[in-house]
Amino acid sequence: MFKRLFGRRQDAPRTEEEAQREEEQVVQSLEKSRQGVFGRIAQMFQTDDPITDELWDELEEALIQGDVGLETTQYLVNRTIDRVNRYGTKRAREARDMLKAEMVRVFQEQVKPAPPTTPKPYVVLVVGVNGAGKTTLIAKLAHRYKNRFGKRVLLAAGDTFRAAATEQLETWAERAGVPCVSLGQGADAAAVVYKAIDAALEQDVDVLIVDTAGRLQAKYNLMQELEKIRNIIARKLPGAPHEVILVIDATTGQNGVLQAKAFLKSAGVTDVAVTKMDGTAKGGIAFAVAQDIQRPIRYLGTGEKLDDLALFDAQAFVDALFAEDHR
Ligand SMILES: Nc1nc2c(ncn2[C@@H]2O[C@H](COP(=O)(O)OP(=O)(O)O)[C@@H](O)[C@H]2O)c(=O)[nH]1
Ligand SMILES: [Mg+2]
Repeated sequence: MFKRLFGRRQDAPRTEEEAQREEEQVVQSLEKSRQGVFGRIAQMFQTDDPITDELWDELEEALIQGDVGLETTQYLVNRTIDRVNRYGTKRAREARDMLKAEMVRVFQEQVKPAPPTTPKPYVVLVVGVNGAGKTTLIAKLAHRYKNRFGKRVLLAAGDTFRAAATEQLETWAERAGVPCVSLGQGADAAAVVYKAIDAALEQDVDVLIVDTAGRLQAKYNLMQELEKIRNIIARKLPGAPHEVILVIDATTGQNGVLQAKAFLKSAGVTDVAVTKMDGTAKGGIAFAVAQDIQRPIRYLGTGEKLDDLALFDAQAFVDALFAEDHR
């Protein structure tokens, strides 16, 4: 069901081969997590030992250590215990799939069906704090839309605040082989977006992806700027932006999730991308993100290259955390 719902999105379907390659990337990006607490959890549920209270205590401790977050951890542990009691399960090994099923559920609770028709241009707004991986994600998405789905892609350099941010996007655009609308550093971000929409309409663009600033300091009001950008997009293209992706850096842990929450209201976030999965041993952060942000995780960043992007699949993710032949 999970895959089918995503299947109606712009960037689907994946071929069997593509899905497999992405799953392999996810498995690789979770190597550190498996070497850490998730490998330990997998081991705890690999034995024929009887299920004891200590097992649950250990699981709780490990999940918290793995950045799952207190609330989500308790939710997961309690629901697994409920299942175990309901089925009269006695051995740790037999509880393993119950734990995994509850883990998968944490993600699936957020999935909502996408609209059946594809508007044009399809506008994707990308938001998140500085350094989260917005610009890199945009490059990966551009590459993906263009090369995998043959879409005409245009980028908009809406992070006009940070020095070199527009050049960085232009460099990535070149690498991905897509055009980019930029007015340089210091320009009005809303003006960039305005110009980009005109260009998209003129050039028959399928997908317009908009980069934004991520500076969270006072004085400069980022949230106001994001609202303004949203309004301009909506005024020029009713129904747009069609996707607002909140980018969260997996290596920033619970604090990163907390910071990301600031974007929910003003940016109208519809989806989440979790980046740098390859850079942390605490892949459990994905569970905390799903529960705290209350939006579906769409993408996982699995590295720094154009190809290092996987469509998020809850079952594949949980399987990868437990992957035995990779431990
Ligand atoms: N290892 C790894 N690094 C990433 C990933 N995504 C982004 N980065 C790195 O994170 C840093 C910040 O990325 P950038 O896209 O500039 O963040 P922005 O400020 O949100 O636009 C860069 O050095 C990227 O190469 C990822 O999935 N894995
Ligand atoms: Mg950037």
